[in-house]
Amino acid sequence: MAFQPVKFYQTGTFTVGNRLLAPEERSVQANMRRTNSLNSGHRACQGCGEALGARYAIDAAMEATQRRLIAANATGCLEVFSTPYPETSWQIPWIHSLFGNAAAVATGIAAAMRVKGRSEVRVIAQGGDGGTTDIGFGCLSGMFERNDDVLYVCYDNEAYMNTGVQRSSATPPAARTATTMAVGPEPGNVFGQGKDLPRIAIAHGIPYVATATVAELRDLEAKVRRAMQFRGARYIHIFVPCPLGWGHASDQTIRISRLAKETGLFPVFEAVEGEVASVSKIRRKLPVTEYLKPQRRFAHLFSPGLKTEVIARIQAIADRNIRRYGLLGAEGPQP
Ligand SMILES: Cc1ncc(C[n+]2csc(CCOP(=O)(O)OP(=O)(O)O)c2C)c(N)n1
Ligand code: SF4
Repeated sequence: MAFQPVKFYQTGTFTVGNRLLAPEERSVQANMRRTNSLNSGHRACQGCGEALGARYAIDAAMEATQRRLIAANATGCLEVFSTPYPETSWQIPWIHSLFGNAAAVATGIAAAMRVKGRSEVRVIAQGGDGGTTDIGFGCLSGMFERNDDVLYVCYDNEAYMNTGVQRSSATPPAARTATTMAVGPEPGNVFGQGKDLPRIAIAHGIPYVATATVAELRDLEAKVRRAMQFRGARYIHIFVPCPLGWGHASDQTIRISRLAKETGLFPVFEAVEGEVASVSKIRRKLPVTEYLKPQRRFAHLFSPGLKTEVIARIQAIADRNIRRYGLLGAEGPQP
């Protein structure tokens, strides 16, 4: 009988393939002694990418620090669905900050730990894209510039979800929100505005910057672990679909994350000391329509009538990312 190797694709769970990997290659979530930092019982919507990303990120950070971790959390969905006072789903020392000052609060905690001679206790700040790219941006930039010993994690769901889907400076062009144009020749968010925060973080020259999606959770864990090997300011930007705000089915969160990467709209990479150090290549380049169609926030691009010009502009953004980061083929990044 011909020999045929059996492929185990599922290497991220405890049930099948993970047990086939060497222990050091297994995912944190596959370990029965994981911390469950964000425990069950919270009130996130079904299919919430932010809840998934936070669980993986914080459990990975807990493992990397031997459970010596404190988190400061900006106001936003992550804070509100996890901690309706007096209850909480957090199983770690966790501090609620204001909407705009999570980076500053985390900096203060790190300084206090240093003064107490407890530098082994590490600090994370976390928030949504509104708390990060808009109101908290000054505190974050200061944290980067001082190179404070904090890992900042941004969960990017591309709008202010907690307060009802308002536009943020991370909302993509043409996306409809509660505060973008509902009617007219070009409804949705305008082109040419917004902030590319991973690139802004790189421009600060901090030790470590990475992007990740909830479609590749092992990659996300690996980046959190890597971030914890550095001292100084670090930044991880995680793409987290929001079924409620984006108008997609709750079982499509992972697929939409994967499409964001495979179209080139969300480049996945790492940067060290201001230089792009590695990129996750696109396996099969897909047109942006594959990503846009399942989301109601882009429905006006397809009905009534196909908005070919707008779609072409979005495709051009994806193509620029592909060129800029060398996401296809053998060539390296060209930031
Ligand atoms: C100074 C201030 N302005 C406004 C608010 C109200 N507020 C709380 S959370 C939030 C939006 C959070 O959006 P984002 O940071 O993107 O996180 P998400 O809910 O999307 O995860 C707003 C406007 C506030 N708490 N403080
Ligand atoms: S509104 Fe969006 S980000 Fe907030 S809990 Fe629901 S799915 Fe998650």
